[in-house]
Amino acid sequence: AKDPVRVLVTGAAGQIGYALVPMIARGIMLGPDQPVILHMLDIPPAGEALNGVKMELVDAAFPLLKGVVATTDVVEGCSGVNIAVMVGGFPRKEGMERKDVMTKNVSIYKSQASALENHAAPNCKVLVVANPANTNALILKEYAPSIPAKNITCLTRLDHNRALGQISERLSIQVSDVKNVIIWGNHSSTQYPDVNHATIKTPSGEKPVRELVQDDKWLTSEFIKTVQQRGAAIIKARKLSSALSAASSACDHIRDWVHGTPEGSWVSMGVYSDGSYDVPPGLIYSFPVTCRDGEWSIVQGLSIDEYSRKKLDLTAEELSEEKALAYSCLS
Ligand code: NAX
Repeated sequence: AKDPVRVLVTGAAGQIGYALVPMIARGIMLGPDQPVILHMLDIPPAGEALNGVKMELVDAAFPLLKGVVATTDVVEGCSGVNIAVMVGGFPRKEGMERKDVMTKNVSIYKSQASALENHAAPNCKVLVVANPANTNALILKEYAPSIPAKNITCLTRLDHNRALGQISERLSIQVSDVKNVIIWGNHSSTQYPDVNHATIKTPSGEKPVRELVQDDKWLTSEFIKTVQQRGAAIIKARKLSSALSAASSACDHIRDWVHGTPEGSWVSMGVYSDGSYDVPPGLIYSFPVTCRDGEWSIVQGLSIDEYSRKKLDLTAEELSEEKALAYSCLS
């Protein structure tokens, strides 16, 4: 039997955490033959709720779940973890300035970075979900210099999956027949959902999405807006932000990273920019990636038309501004 993998979920008493931990315990993230030990971290005001979640995990009698650590101590939470899913953060509340929210998150990600650097297992893979996800991941990277940059990522897979979902709804086809959309840039409303390279499986082979949709106006306006603003639409409908879809996408992100992407298809991940596609190096930016042997690599050589170029630059600019704001909060 395989040794258990230790998976940390921060903010585990929150709504994404509540959807995510049972998925991990059922093998949805790491596979049906991979035992796991869950580490759940939250802050003291949520300590009692966190213990409640632990009780439910015991009650669910998951065969793959070999242990649960529920703690409000960041060092205990991070100790020995192989995978860290960072969902905990400080949400923007009504009337709060962007800078105030950033200050709170910068200080959280700075201290959690140190805890991971000093106590996580070597080669720990990190996925940041909490917003501002790209910039929180960047702070984590800066304050955990011994964790390789390639091990620190942020979640844009939910946006990627939303784009697949919109195309499948539009064409009334199976979502599993759509592939190779791209989310470029920030996990925010400036992200650029790009279908220029996306294809659909048909009985007569793979066809470009553009050819089947046959409505450029929809693709360049409504589709993009719907994906960019889907989070807000969910809040409006549910009076709560996306949780099950975020949790499921976080599992997709880690699963593909660890087990690899299928031949001929890519996914979107927020990763440390190396300057590919003229995106400024030193940002955590969402790119199309393939994964193999536990490592991602940015898909190279895709053509970028003029319209897309502007969109890629716009979301990069926003990330550079966020980075500057984050640094100004560090002092
Ligand atoms: P909740 O407010 O339900 O849960 C957050 C949890 O984090 C709470 O239990 C809180 O006590 C805990 N927490 C706060 N500070 C902490 C710290 N320093 N250490 C550990 N835990 C801490 O929010 P939820 O709906 O679960 O969303 C979590 C985060 O995901 C938010 O930042 C949200 O904006 C972000 N999202 C990111 C998405 C993405 O695609 N990247 C999509 C979904 C989601 O909006």
